[in-house]
Order: sequence, then C-alpha cells, then structure tokens
Amino acid sequence: VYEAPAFEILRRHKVAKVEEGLKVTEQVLKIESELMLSMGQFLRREGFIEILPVIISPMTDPLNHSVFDAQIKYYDGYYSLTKSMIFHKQLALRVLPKIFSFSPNVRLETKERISSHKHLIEFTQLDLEVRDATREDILDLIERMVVSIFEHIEEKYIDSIRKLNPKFRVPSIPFERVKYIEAFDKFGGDFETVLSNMATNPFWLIDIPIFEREFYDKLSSNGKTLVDMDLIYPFGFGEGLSGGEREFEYNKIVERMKVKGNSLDEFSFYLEEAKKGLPKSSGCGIGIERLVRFICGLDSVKETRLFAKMPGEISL
Ligand code: ASN
Repeated sequence: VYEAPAFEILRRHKVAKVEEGLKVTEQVLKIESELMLSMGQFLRREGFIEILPVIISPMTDPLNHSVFDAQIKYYDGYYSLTKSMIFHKQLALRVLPKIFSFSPNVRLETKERISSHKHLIEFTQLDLEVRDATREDILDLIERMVVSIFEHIEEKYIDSIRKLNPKFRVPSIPFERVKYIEAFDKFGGDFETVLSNMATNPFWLIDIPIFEREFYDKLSSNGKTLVDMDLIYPFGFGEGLSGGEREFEYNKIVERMKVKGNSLDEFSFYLEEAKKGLPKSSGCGIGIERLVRFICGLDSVKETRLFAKMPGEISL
C-alpha cells in the first residue's frame, strides 16, 4: 500500500533508500509548515488581519502570459479559478487597512514550463496588501519578514536545514535594488537568470516596463515603467515574489487596460467597483513553494508539495 508514494519520493530525491527519501520529504514539509506559521505571526505583529482566500470569481488576474482557461460554467454565467487575488485584495482594504491570505492559485501553464522547475499549476501565495502604503513600505516590510522567518527556521530546524541546504543563511538587509531596464541593457534578455546565478543574497528587481506586467501595477510619471518589483532569490533560484503600487483611479485603470488590450467586458465587476472608488494601496504575493525550494535548496518546486501538479501532467 505504501510503496507507490514512497517510490515517487525516492525518484524525486535521487537517494538510495526509500526511507531516506521519506525522511527528506518529512523535513521539507515540517519546514514549510513552520514557515507559514512564522509568516502569519510576523504579519499579525505588524497589525495585519488574515482573510480567507477566494477560490472562484467571475474575474481573476489576467496575468502577463497566457495559460489555459480554468472556468466553471454555473447557471447562466461562469466562474474562474483564482490566478491571483489581486482585485479582491484591493477591495478588502475598504474594510481593513492591512490584509493577508494564504491564497491557492490555479494557473494551467503550458507544458514547456515543466523544465523551469519553478512552476506548479496549483500553488499557494502569501498575498498581502496595505492601504496607503508605498512600494518602499512593502520592500521594507518584506525584508524584515524574510529575516524574521529565516531566523525562526534556523532556530527551530538548524540540523535538517544544514543537511538539506549547506548554503542556507539568514539574508542581509536591505536587499540591493536593481532597475529592470539597466539590468536588461547590461546583461541582455536573460538578465534575471544571469543575476540570480551570480547573487548570494536576495535582491529586488524594480521599475518593470509597462508591457512586462499587468494593468493593475501603477505607472510611474515617466509613462514607461511601473512602480513595482520582483524579489529574486540568489544561487539561480530566480523570482519568488511580485508586487507593487496599484492603479486605483477608474480612468487610469481603463486607460491601462486599453493599452494592454484587456477586455473591459471581462472585468466589468471590477470596473463597477473601481468607479465607486478603490483604496490607494501597495502589496505583493510571495510564492510559498518557491520560498521553501530556496530555503531547503531543492531541485524543483515539485519537492515542496505532496500532491504537486506539474505543467503538462495529470497527477494525484
Ligand atoms: N500577487 C501578485 C501581486 O500582489 C500578483 C500576482 O500574483 N500576479 O502583485
């Protein structure tokens, strides 16, 4: 009865014994669980309230790349499975000034993405949003959160961490800020991979060009780049967080949707709310599986979930 999952884990970890593979998985899952606890504790200390995730909605994040549709027909309408809770986060700030959610996202990526080792078609992000915050406020918050959770994990699981990932150390803050266009000019189209491979500390990629991101990140006064960011992990682990300041004025949102070619019809529910007024805000989402992969030094995000769903595959 227990052979099948054990052999799957054995294959994943390329270790000699089934028991050894199970042991690694057990350690990774314990670290993941502790990590989520410590993120929630940190944010509560900062005055955040945890809200329940939204799983289905008539509209969801359009994303900046195409994925297969994940829609459910329901009576005369359709529900989409959440790709990110971005719009609901903005609306939640009408009620509470600082919110977070461990938000399950479904993004039916095309099968080529399997080789990135960074994409799951079902994953979880810690999604947070803060009323009246600037991008700088979020950079500062996340830097302090990263240090706090790394210290917590180090204290609690130092023995397993050392075995799993000899390169583990608590990052030093502030993280370097790298401007997207400057990095592109210096290192070419593959700059993110090049810089991530070279780095030994996480760093911020900021001021992402308008066509590289969705319509909801705020356009800066230069009209070309956004007031947003990605967090890039070192040692080649790549992108682990994205976020920014948000467009909140109805006219600007509509303008940005037109520039990006998004259908106004598809987002009618959101636009109705934007007309009534959205709070000014900044926020971000940090992928749990990618963070665990980085902390534990794992080959693939697949190793961070018991029932991992990889691009192009059907699995339990
Ligand atoms: N959660 C991200 C954000 O807050 C959006 C995303 O996942 N695409 O900006």
